[in-house]
Amino acid sequence: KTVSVIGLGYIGLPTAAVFASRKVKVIGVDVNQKAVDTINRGEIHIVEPDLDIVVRAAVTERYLRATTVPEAADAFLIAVPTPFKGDNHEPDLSYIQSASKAIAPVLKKGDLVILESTSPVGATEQMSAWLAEARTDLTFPQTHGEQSDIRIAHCPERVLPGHVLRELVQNDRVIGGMTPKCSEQAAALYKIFVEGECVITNARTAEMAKLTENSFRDVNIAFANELSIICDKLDINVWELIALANRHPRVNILQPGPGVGGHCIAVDPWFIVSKTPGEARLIRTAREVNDSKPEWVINKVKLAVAEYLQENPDKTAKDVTIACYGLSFKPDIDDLRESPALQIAIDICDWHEGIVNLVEPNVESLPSEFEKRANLVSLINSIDNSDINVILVDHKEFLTSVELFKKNTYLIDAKGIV
Ligand code: SAJ
Repeated sequence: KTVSVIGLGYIGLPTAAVFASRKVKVIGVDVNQKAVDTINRGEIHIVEPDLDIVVRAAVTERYLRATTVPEAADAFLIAVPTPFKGDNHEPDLSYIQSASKAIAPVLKKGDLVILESTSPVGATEQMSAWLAEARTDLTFPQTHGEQSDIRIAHCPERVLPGHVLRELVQNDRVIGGMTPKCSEQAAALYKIFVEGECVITNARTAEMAKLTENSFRDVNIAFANELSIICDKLDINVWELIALANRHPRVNILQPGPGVGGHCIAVDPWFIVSKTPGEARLIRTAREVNDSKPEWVINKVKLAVAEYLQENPDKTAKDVTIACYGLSFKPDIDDLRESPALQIAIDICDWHEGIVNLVEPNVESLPSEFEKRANLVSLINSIDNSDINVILVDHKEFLTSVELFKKNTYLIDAKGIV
């Protein structure tokens, strides 16, 4: 049996590598020639602990090979991005459509096609229609029901970046077949490496389950973020408050922060809102609360600068040095994409006339957005030489430096580490 993984990104590549580590022949397909070449050299183009070791072994032992053109296989796993378009947050399924078109010519009777990408409800049915449309080997393509000659299922990924290799194997897996036979065949495939349970449902429920998991987290973080804004107004320490409330046996509040980042939690809830705008009121509001948090932090920084200038009348804004600690979207990773911390740092660079120091222990250079408008400096160099210190991410390096931060009069601590 051969498995083909379409899309070799944060989910597709680890999945391909794990199948290959179980001695399954894997053909990885990606439109990015550079990524394909990197993988074929036994190297990786993304950051994920231990992934390099597994990919190198898989390629050396010839179980994994990458290409830009799909080839025949027995199972196809589609793990392409599903972003949203524009300001109205409508899901963009064009990558799924292209992947369907690309594999249609190599599909044969009995093949299994699994959609792993996080998708709005109905996307698997849509994919099945696109496959039928694009297939040229059938006069009357039958893609629905048990009569279909191929099997289609939605099996959403649920792994946490930074722990992908462990969670791929250990997490339970939701298997949503278009029919019971589709589910059965998909479950048998995942059982090759999944040690968790493969729980069977239908495609629509599987789609909604994945969106529900991330919306649950988003709503709960929004609750914490709203509390932080309320507590600030009422002069209450929100971190102490949450710790106290969490002592109740049935209360478990998450942590506030500068906003919600990453490519999943800040995106997936919109897939529910766009399908049912009238009903998804809480889910929409949670998104809005979390999306507005960076602005709130920025206003705190502006207030601190004003206060500093009032207390130091001999200085002007040009003389004030602001330092931001952390740019990534969560602690101890180097991923800056969709990061509220990065958004805040860029905004500060836009309006601040003085020096901006950025401390991000997980990167070696600053992204192009900063173009010489800020300096990447070490924690030690920054803390003694900056007037306003803004903690945006709870990286381990910062947690062990709490005493240093304590000396600072003008401190904005969005993660409550001090
Ligand atoms: N965050 C807070 N407060 C918290 C927890 C998180 O502000 O108490 C923020 C983080 O700083 C970050 C954002 O939320 O900016 C998201 O981080 P995360 O660690 O909650 O989640 P992700 O985006 O890395 O991964 C999530 C996971 N989903 C759930 O935990 C329900 C993961 O299991 C999914 O596979 C992944 O989304 C995905 O791919 O959908």
